Amino acid sequence: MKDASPATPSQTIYLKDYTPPSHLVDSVELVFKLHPTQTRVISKIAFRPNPDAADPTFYLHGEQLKLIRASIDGQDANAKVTDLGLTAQAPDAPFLWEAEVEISPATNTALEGLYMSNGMYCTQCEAEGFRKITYYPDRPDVMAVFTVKIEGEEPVKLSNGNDLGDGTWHDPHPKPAYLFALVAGDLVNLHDTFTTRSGRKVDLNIYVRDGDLHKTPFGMDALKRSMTWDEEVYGREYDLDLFNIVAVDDFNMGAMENKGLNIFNSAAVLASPDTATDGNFHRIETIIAHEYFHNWTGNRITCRDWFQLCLKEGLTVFRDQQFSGDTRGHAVERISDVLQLRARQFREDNGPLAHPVRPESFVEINNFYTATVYEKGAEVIGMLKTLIGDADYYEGCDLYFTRHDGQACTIEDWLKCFEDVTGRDLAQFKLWYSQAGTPRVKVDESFHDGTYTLTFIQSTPPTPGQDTKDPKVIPIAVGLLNEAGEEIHATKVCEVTDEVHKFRFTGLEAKPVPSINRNFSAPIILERDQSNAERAFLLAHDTDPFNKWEAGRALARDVMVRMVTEDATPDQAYLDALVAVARDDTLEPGFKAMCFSGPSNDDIQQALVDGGVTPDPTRIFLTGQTLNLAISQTMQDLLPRIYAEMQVDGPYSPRSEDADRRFWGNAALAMLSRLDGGAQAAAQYASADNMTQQLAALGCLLRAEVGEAQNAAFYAQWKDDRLVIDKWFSMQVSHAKLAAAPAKAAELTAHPDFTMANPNRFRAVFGALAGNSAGFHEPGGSGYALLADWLIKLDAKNPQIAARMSTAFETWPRYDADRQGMMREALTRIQAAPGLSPDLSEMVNRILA
Ligand code: 0A1
Ligand code: ZN
Repeated sequence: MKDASPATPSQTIYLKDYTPPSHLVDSVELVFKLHPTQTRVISKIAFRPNPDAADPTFYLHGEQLKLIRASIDGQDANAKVTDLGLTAQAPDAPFLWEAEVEISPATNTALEGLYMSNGMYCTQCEAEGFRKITYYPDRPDVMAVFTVKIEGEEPVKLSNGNDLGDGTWHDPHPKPAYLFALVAGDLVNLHDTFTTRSGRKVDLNIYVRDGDLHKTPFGMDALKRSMTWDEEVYGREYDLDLFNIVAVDDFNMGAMENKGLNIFNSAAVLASPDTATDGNFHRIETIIAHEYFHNWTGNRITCRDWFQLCLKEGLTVFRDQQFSGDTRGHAVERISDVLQLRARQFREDNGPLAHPVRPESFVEINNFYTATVYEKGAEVIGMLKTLIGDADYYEGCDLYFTRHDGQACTIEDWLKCFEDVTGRDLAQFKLWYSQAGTPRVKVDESFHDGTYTLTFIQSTPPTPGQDTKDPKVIPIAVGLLNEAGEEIHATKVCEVTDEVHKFRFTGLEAKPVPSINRNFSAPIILERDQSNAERAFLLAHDTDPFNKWEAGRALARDVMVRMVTEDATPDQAYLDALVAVARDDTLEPGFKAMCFSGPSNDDIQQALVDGGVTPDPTRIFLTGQTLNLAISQTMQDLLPRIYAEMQVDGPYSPRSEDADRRFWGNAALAMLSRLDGGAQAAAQYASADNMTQQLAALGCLLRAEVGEAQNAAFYAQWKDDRLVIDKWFSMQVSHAKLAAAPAKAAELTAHPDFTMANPNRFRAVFGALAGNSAGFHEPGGSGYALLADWLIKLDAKNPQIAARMSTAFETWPRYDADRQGMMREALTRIQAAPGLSPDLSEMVNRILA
């Protein structure tokens, strides 16, 4: 990274230009004199020249800071200041930098650096927010020990590490500035303790605003379970005597893993049965685990530069998925993870924003906290584990933790540990980090004289800046069944390394039915001529739960595609297969519900695009309604019994046995509501004693367009609970049909509770609009125009969220000329908006390129 001299705004930064920092930091002392608009930050930083520096010029990052004074070893530093940082003449020996700057947290609407949320001071420094707090070498390969003193009226004042009393904190673990955190406010806390397996007693706290304490016990329990899991599975213990979590209402992302002081979006930590759904509880558990796991994968071992982001994120997502699988059941967890991967990452990887898991250039690093870096990054770890086996995987991880503890590392460092443990060359595997695009694997099969041959032919389509791709190592897990549905060949991992790669299975009596890419062992698109009869067979017999579900999904997708493209009627064989699933007592309720949640509008669009057909979101929506009605009618006789059997007695618990019953019961309710005009849903709404049941019922009523009274009652009941009102906003838009969705979103922007200052609220409206395919893409273009208007407005306040939400437009090349034209026009209008941020402008330029 060219980091030695001030960058100009919007400059592209390249991985190949990385150079080591000019100076290293031994210690940092910070004093914060808190004030809403005139906070003073006084810094004392012990620097020493880096012997490995390429350029010795002393340069510190700093943005939106008012410099009051700066000195080097007590002498005026004579700093040359630009909008992005400063340079000064520094001695060629260790020296003390002292500075004082003034910042204004109350007017910081970008929520990066030090800002205020509901009267409380808090920070967000990843990726490059620390430079908005004081002048500093704000790059992850500069690690230092921090001591922090917070001065202010606030009763609770927190920072990283250990509490020395009187607002003073010391973090003994050297860390990069992006892991710095400070919180100050009028907060209350839930306290608990955890004893690590080597006997360290750790104090645990979740700090919240007064009134939210009852929403903290679940998060605390999830934290303790995460701590135990990381000890048991990865042998990783916590390393301080204190672990604090703080809930913040205005927060750009889900949460942040600051050392010893995790800061959470309140939506990602606060939950009570009456205000949070089963889905919320699950998400909270995952995020708590994710942030906690970062303590080793991210904090103790961090990234050398931001191109290596997947080093911490892909690995930590993989770890949180493992944890969730152990907690919730591996089949349902894997299916949800793949659903998410396909919905977000495949969409990204097959459009103009496609980029490698380790990108090679960026303008604004915040734009690279993507599904590719996170979710595909996790898939890459999963493939590594599949290829080398569990024992070598954990041995390689142990080596990584011991060899690199306290360092800022690269993907090369990570892979080398596994090469050393296995003696295997991972050069070809590394292509997963550098080549963008979702690989296509075509499958041919033949059977002669008892030998069944599978031929895999791999290719990866061109992506921006990468026209051609080399063959990758793809672990494809395969099992074989006979025609009676018995497993005749246990799962074998076929390591596909060549463009065309054959695998033989010998000694078979008859041509088997293959189950390919079991457990979704590789993040690829399989291209195989498969009959619906075979899919129905696998749905009935496959022993691999993922592929069993996948077969049903492929069947559903095919049925929808035929209905959309050929005006076909709902396929009876598919409807019968669903009835068989519903009747099968050996299947778990959660799995059944997964089989009934049909492909999304976006899924069908992707399938059509793959088949060379231009998707029409309106038609897909209307077809989905027809199919859903047919499914409900076919299931009619079974529904009352399923619904009754899935009711959970006793007090609400988010545990997965109960949540899965509600999931399947509410799937039955949704079907019933298509037939009974919402009668059962109205009854459920009236009697619901938890948010899962209340919200599911409201959704059914809104879909049936009979829920006006309940909708108003819901708002009245929850108007003082921000997180529930976010759900209410979102429901209004996601259940509005076609052009009514943008109209509803526009109407909601005038609602007194709508505000751009809160990312959750903005997302509740506009995230729901982008997620309502038929609404966002209504043929008049009102969805596009509305989102463009609001992204321009939001950009002036919070560029990071505006940039993230612009991905709603990334699919523009898929559509017909009219839609393409309108989407491009919306994007061009954003591009031309005066004063556009580098964040949003980079995104729009890439989407349009
Ligand atoms: N590292 C956090 C996510 C995060 C990333 C960037 C942020 O601001 C730009 C904030 C949070 C995680 O993976 O949980
Ligand atoms: Zn993370």
